[in-house]
Amino acid sequence: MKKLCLVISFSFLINCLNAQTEKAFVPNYDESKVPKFTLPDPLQTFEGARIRNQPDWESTGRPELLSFFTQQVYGEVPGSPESASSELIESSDNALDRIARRKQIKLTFKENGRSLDCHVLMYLPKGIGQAPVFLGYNFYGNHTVTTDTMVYIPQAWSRNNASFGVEDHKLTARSRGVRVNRWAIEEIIDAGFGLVTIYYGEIDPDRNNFQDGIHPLFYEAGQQQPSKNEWGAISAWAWGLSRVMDYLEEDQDVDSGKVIVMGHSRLGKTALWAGAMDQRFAAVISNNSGCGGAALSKRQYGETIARINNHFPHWFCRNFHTYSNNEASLPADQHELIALIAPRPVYIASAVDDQWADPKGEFLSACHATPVYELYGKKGIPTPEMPELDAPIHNTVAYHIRSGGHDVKEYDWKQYIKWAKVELKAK
Ligand code: GTR
Repeated sequence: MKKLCLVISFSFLINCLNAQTEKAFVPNYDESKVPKFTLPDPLQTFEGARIRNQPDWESTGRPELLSFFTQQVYGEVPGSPESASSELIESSDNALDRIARRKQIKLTFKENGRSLDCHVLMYLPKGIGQAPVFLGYNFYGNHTVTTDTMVYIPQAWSRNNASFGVEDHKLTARSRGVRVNRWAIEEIIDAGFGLVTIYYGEIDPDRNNFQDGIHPLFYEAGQQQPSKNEWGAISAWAWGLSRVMDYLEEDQDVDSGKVIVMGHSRLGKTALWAGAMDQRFAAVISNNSGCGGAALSKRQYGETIARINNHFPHWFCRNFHTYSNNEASLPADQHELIALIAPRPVYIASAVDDQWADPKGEFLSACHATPVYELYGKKGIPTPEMPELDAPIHNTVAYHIRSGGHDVKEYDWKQYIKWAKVELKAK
């Protein structure tokens, strides 16, 4: 009893402290108050050795940075599970007013006697053989991306959202189609691509609780949460994307050499990390990914490491919390996460009213990843001057800043499709 009281009062104290820090947090939106910092050079190792060419990068620079982001930022992920199986549970050759094929696949992962199911929704163009695809997580279930009533509703835990009819953490038919605006499915199909999507909460529910989702499958006896250097939620979601990729490699309807991983916001952070870890992804798109995604942490503009760790303590690995209010000690920054994707095409997109995500920091990241792309003779972002609004730069490293706020718009998809067509053809 005494012990219980102590535990309760200790967690009460921690909550009060967190609430305090949260209250005290005032984001900086003033460029003149961005602290002075030196951006780490991706072509120099932590010890100061020069990276001169592709072999230096691949043998020294890349492994060092990959290890930093693994151990200090997102956390280590396990490999494939002991068993992974797939089952086609539903399909149609005439979906979406007959313009596409639809497939719904159940993936089951087993490890240590425990198992987890998740459900992949695919729309594929007709009659073009193996299709290149966009692969992206959705926030509220596969049934939210379309009004197609054949799409299954996930059973997994969801964040509540009254306007989407999500109460008691359950997804229901009331949220069918509520996110149609974020997925340009017809345009994707028209352009000869497929769309593959999955609800992120099926891999790991987005809450600070490591007792559900994929984590417990991999616990050692008695383990309650990942170790300090092990996977937070973003790493878990990235792991899930790699498992979908395992499936896509077996699916005869998909060109698995042309899978573009795409994500918005926290799922944009996830797409970047998935693309950095798993080189099977042919290209990566980060839509408004912000802090811990494309934005440079050292700028401390908008959302900061302390704020994100405080508010979402489960997203990154626990080692990352040592950088809260301590950005100066970071030996690497997020432009080097983008560099890990080289030489594969990467698209960073911002929105001008999404200052929380620091559009300039996202742009500078794309720009300062460029020297690594140049080692491969690829064109990145040529100047550190931000482009005008709605004036995209479509190189192997691509960037745009569009009008409007934090969202995925038709405009964004138009750019991604146009760019992907060119970049994947060049492959
Ligand atoms: C915000 C968070 C951002 C971004 C966003 C989202 O609350 O501060 O980093 O990830 O959520 O994912 O919608």
